[in-house]
Amino acid sequence: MSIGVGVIGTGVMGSEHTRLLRQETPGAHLAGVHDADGARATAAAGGTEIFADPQALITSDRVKAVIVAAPDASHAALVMACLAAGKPVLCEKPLAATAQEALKIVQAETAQGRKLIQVGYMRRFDPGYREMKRHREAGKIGRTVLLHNIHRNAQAPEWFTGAMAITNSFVHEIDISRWLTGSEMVAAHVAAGPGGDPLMVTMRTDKDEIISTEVFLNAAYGYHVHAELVGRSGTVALAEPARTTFNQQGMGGISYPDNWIPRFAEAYRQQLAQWIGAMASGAFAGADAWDGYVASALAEQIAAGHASGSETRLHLAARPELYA
Ligand code: ISE
Repeated sequence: MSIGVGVIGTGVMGSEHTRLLRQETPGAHLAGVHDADGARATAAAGGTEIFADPQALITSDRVKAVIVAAPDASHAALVMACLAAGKPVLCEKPLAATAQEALKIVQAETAQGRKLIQVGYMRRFDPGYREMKRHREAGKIGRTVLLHNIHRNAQAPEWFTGAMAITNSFVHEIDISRWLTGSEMVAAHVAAGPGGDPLMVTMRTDKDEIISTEVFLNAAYGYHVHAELVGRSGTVALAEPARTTFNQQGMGGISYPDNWIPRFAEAYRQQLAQWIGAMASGAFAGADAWDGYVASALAEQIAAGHASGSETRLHLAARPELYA
C-alpha cells in the first residue's frame, strides 16, 4: 500500500520533496501540500490537495506521514503537532530554531516512548560520505586525528539573517562530523574573515580530534562541499562532486552546481526512499530527534561564543534512554 505524505512548506527544499514523492519514491505518493504562498503551493501540489493550514494537513486521514520544509522558526511547533497526531515526520534541518525548543521535542518524543522524528541531515545518505565512514570504520586510515570540512555557497540565501551561517549552514557540519567520527564535540572557536564571511570554525572532540570547517556563504563560483578525514595511517576525502569533466575555451575541469539540490540529489532520494521503507518498522536510519537537538544546541552555543569572541566549552542535556 502506498503511503500518503503531506509536505508543509514548498520553497526550494519542499518543492524538491514533492517532486521526489511524485516521481521517484516507490511506496509513497504526495497526499497534499501546505504553503503560506498559494501560488507556490499550487505549483508544487501537482493536482493533489492544497491544505489551507498545516494542522489540517497533519490531521488529515489521507496523510500518513509529514515532511516539514517550512521556515526554520516554524519547525518546532509543526513537529510537536505531528507528535501529537502520532504521525512520522521528516523535518528539514534544523529541528528547531532554539536549543530549548529542540529539547522540548526530545522530551515529548521520549514521553511517547517511540521514535517518530527524523531530521533531514541528508548528507548521511550521500554515497561519498557513506564511503568515507565505511573506510574509517574498517580501519583503513588508522585512528582519526583530524577532519577538514569545506562548506561554500555561491551566495547566501536571501532569507539568511543573524547567525544563520552557523544555525542553518554549519549545523550540517556538526551533524556530519559527529556521524563520520562517532565522537562528540566538546569545545569550539570561531574566527571570522573580512566582513564576517567566511567563518573558520574549529571544534575539538571528546577523543581530542580536531575538526576544522570553513563556512563561506558568498564563495561566488558555485556550491561546493568537501571533507577530508585524516588518520594516523592514511586519509580519505570526498572525490570531486561532478560526474563529468569538460574542456572548453582553453580550459578543462568540473562544473559546480548553484546550490545543494543537484549536489545532494542522490542523498535526498535515498533519504526519502529509506524513510518510506522504514515506516512500517519505525527503525528510521537518519538523524533522530536527539541528533537534531545536539546540532541545534551546539550551533546556538557556538554562535554565542562567536559573538563574544571566546572559545566555547560545549554542553548537552542528558541523553534519554530512547536514543541510546
Ligand atoms: C541550506 O539551507 C542547506 O541546507 C544546504 O545544504 C546548506 O549547504 C546551505 O548552506 C544552507 O543554507
